[in-house]
Amino acid sequence: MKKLLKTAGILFFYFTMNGTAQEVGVPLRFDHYYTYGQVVEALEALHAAYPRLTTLDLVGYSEENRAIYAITITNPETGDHLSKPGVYVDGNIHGNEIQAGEVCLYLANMLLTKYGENERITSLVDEKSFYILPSVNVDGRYHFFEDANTPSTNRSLRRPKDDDRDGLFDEDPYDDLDGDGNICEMRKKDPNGTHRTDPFDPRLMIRVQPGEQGEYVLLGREGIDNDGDGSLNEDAEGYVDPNRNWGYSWQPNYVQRGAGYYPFSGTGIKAISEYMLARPNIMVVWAFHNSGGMFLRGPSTQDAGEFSREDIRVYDYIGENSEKITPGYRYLVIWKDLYATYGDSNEWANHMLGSYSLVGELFQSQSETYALNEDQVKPGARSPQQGAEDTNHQRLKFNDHVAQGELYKPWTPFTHPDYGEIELGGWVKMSSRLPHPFMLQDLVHRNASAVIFSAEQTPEVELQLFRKEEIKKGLYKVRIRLVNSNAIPTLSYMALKDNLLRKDLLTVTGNDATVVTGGLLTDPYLDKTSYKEHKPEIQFVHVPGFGKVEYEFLISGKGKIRIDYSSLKARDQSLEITL
Ligand SMILES: [Ca+2]
Ligand SMILES: [Ca+2]
Ligand SMILES: [Ca+2]
Ligand SMILES: [Ca+2]
Ligand SMILES: [Zn+2]
Repeated sequence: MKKLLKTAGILFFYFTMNGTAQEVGVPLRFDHYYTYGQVVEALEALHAAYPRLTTLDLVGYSEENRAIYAITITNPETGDHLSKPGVYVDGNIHGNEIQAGEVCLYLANMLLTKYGENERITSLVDEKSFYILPSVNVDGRYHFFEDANTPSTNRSLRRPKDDDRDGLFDEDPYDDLDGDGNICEMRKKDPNGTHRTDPFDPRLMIRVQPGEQGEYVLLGREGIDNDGDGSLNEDAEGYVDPNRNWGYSWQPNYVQRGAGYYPFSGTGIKAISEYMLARPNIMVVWAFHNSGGMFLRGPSTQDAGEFSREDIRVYDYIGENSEKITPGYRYLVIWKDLYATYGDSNEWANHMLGSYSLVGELFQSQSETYALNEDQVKPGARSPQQGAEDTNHQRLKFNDHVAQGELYKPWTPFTHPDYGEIELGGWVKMSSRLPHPFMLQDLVHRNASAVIFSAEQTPEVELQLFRKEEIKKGLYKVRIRLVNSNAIPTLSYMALKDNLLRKDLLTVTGNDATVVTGGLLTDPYLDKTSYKEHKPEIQFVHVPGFGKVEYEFLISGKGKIRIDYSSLKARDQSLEITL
């Protein structure tokens, strides 16, 4: 390259133009995908543009020693980040699921560029802490862009594994036979083959019916037998699945494929878990993946049992609203509606951090439509091809006429060292699980809006004095109400049940006063209180979502009294009263 630049001025100009077009600046653009290097540049650019509202956190390093960064967004003038409800958002734990990173970058960009302009965004940045980690699997992201791939390869941690137990590690990956940067499909003409071409679109292959003449045999994904063992592509990179390597409900590889040899054997994954544990204020966790258009909640396995009714109510509120924010997406339960996963990040976060966690499966390939709306179809106007106008045909036409052929590689002859004359073709790397960049803006905005919705539901507690009465000389009855007007309680019911974290504290102090007794007011009308026998000046508190709790204190003395509310997940509050 260097040599070219010296000798060919015109080339230099071209690359400069190209480089300028790709340059990362704030506000960030979402008409293209960010390589690993550009993700880092984007975070650095956001931090440089908004140094007061952000910190750039080096979370750790990957297997191949790439830096994993997160950005913290909050207004430090309204309190330290740890003092506010935390919303943690990550993406791209599977290396190929790159648009998850763009959702994270978009969220960060939106929070920062709209701060001071949009009232709701401004109050979120003032009152909450956002921890945004766009690319968990940084090696995977790097290699997804850099190497030839299918839309579904390069998910693993870069930790070599001997998949076929021949003593060699990752010795037979896919091979980009025609050097176009994609791992496509291979097919070979064979009258005894299992498939024939689709009459409506010969690019598509359909399985022959019994008694029908075949036309082609499908030979799998592009590759050769690199190690000459008689199999093709039997040991590609990895596979350690970074989302099966977390230290909660972990199971070995023979139970859970991709688990790795032990929990947190992934260096980056371990660093991220430590980063999260150091932020006990995190109350909402989002992990973005592709694809399918789903918002998933736990439990991840059936044997874990169902969540409590109260926690489900919180998830339902966020999940059902998220469905409406992103039309077509469905809110589902992982083990029941998808499949069981052991050692995933969201259940780890729920059980170790006491968070409410959601997995966002981004993108629906069926949104790549080439069709009339129902109300545009004139009676009798459906073509005889109607039956063939299913998703696959539509997606090919979408490729042809909306994406100008960028998503699908036409079948092309190729001479294969093992198979002889074959054809290569099919969906390319940047297809199928990723929206074409022209649709990216809509995807990142809607999903970032779902995160915003959940952030607005993190607990905010208001302390109210609702009764103060001198019941005897120098003896006061004081009633305090704690109101949470958001959906999320101050601790999850799972965390309460497991005794995972300390409860919120409500403390009463005064120089010239003593708390004689105090406790939870169970019935304000019938004057019923459940008094705490020891240290009544400190109450252990839990404030439900969309709810309130009330406490009564009998205080003897005089002067100023301070009521303090302290919570791991909600902002602290205090109140002063005078007896
Ligand atoms: Ca092997
Ligand atoms: Ca290729
Ligand atoms: Ca082989
Ligand atoms: Ca191979
Ligand atoms: Zn995934």
